[in-house]
Parts: sequence; structure tokens; C-alpha cells
Amino acid sequence: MKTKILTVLKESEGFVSGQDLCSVLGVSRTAVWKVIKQLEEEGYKIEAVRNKGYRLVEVADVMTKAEIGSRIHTKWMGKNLLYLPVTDSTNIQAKKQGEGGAPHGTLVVADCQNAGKGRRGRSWSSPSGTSIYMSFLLRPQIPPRCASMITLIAGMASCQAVREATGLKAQIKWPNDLVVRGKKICGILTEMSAEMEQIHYIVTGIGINVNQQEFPEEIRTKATSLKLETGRDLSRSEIIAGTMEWFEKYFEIFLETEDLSRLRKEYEGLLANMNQEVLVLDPKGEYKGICRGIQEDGELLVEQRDGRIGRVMSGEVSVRGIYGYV
Ligand code: BT5
Repeated sequence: MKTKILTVLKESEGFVSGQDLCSVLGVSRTAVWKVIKQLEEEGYKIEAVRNKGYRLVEVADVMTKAEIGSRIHTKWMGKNLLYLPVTDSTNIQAKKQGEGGAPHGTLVVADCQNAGKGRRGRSWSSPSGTSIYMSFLLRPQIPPRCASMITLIAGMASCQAVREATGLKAQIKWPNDLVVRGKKICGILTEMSAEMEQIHYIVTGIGINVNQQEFPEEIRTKATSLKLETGRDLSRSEIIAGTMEWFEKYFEIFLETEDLSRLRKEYEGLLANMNQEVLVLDPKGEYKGICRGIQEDGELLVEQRDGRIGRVMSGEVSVRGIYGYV
């Protein structure tokens, strides 16, 4: 009911009478009033005027299940939503959802993580009240080798959502980061449960630094947040919903071909490394080259000194820009 009241208030230009809310929802005036009070406690400013009704004045960075739900306008992505004020890691929780039979597109969002994970045993700094920690569950009927492409699609979706919400020129640092002015604002971690030729489920986790102003010492020089870059407080729920909408759109395009052939150009347009010199940290030997985009399967193309084009597989190597973090 809270999500419905919020949606009605958001969609109406002026006041909505208490009577209208009661009849749309089929509940009493007292029930409506109670929900309005709850919304105010969560941080919404709602004007109540006798004989006129209620009007939503301001939505700052409220992050609740109702707020996120009222913003997600998708067909299937994020429709089944689990919101946790505190958790270990949204990836762990989304995997539990996967084991428990939750539907394709299930989204888990937390306000705080106490065991946020990066790749290869690294950790993700996840303080409360400021940033986005979300993971979604997918059950695609695609070969397991296609799973790494999901990270790239998630990168495109979150990049577009961040650009829309902030106007910043966020870019993708292949394969799993978003950067703004050479500093990391987002990391993506995809995990999979599969056997030989069949995927049971995929979980993709996205962490975005939104209103955070302080970082732990060890990442201070290479991390930034959307607030530090724009000087504004931003709505986490808006960015979450935007990411869901972009992801659903891109994912459906991806499924038509089971590769990135139809997304490649757009991906390259968002790629920070494009036509830049990169250092490939290959365990078999480091080499320098110029990034020439991606292949249809998501591998990075790097032109070497002798003109040969090398392919870098995600997960196998790290790619660093030679100057600075990007
Ligand atoms: C990543 O790993 O960038 C993937 C991070 C995925 C985090 C999300 S949050 C929701 C979901 N639930 C989880 O438990 N995880 C996912 P990697 O490329 O390995 O980068 C990790 C490195 O980034 C760390 O070793 C730090 O150097 C740096 N780092 C840690 N926290 C950061 C932050 N908040 N902002 C920027 N950099 C950070």
C-alpha cells in the first residue's frame, strides 16, 4: 500500500485528496493517514492541507523498498525486490535467493554491507546511508561461457543511469569498473552457479559510491563518489531504478544474438580506455598497446607495437591505463 500511495503522490501534479487515496486503494482515511506518517518518518516531506489533501513536496535520498519499487518501471527486471537495511553482501543474499528458487530479475538492495566483496577475495568498502549495494539474479538459458558478458552489460546500464541522474561523463573501465575523471565510482562482480553446459543462475552485484564523502585511507586516491564530483546530494533509488531499466533493455538485445554484436558500438562509446594506451598485466608477461574496443564476446582488443591485435579475456588479466588509474 505504501508503494501505491507514493506512486499516486508522485504522479499527481498538485494535491491528492484523502478521499481519492481511500477510494483508489480501498482503505480507510485512518489507514492512509498512518502511511503518510510513516513516509514522513522515512524522510519524505508531505504537505497536508485541509480540504485539499496531500502533496509530495520533496524526495531527497530516501532509500526504502517502497521508494525503490515506486521508481522501477520495467517488465521483469527488479520487480521482485528484497530490501535489507544491513547485510553481509548482497551477492551472498542474491545467491541464497537463487538457491531458494526466486524468479529471474530478482533484485536485492542493501543500505549497508559488512562483508562487501570485490573480485578474487578483495573487499568492497560499504558504509551505511550513502551508497548503492545491489545484486540481481538472472536465470538465462545461455551457455556458461556467455556469463562474463553480463558484467559488461551491467557496466553499460549503470553508466547510463549515472549519466542520466548526474550529467557526469561517467565511463566504463573494462571490464568491471565505472570511472569519473580517472577515479573509481563503481565496481561490478558477477558470479555464476552452473554445470557443464547449463547455467543455474547468475548473480551480478553493483556497488556505486553516491553520497559518500570519505573513503578509507587505502583507496582515497583512486576512489570518488557522485556527490564529490557534482557537489549535489543524489537519489540512490533513482539510480537503482535507472540501472534496472537500462539493464532490461540491453539484456533483451543481448539475448537475441547471445553476444554483444548489437551493443558493441554503444559499449565502445562509453569505454574510458578506447583508443588509449593500456598496459596489459598478463600473467605470461606484461605488454603495452592501444585499446581498440571489444569483440562480440566481450574480449578487449589491444593493438600491439607490431600491429597485431591481441585479445584480452576478462578475468584473466587486469588492464591499467599507463597514466593514472584509468
Ligand atoms: C570490484 O572488484 O570492483 C567489484 C565490486 C562489487 C561490489 C558490489 S556491492 C554489491 C555487491 N555485493 C558485494 O558483496 N559485491 C557487489 P575489484 O575489481 O576486485 O575491486 C576491488 C578493489 O576496489 C578493492 O581492492 C579496493 O582497492 C577498491 N575499492 C573497495 N571499495 C571501494 C569503493 N567503495 N569505491 C572504490 N573503490 C573501492
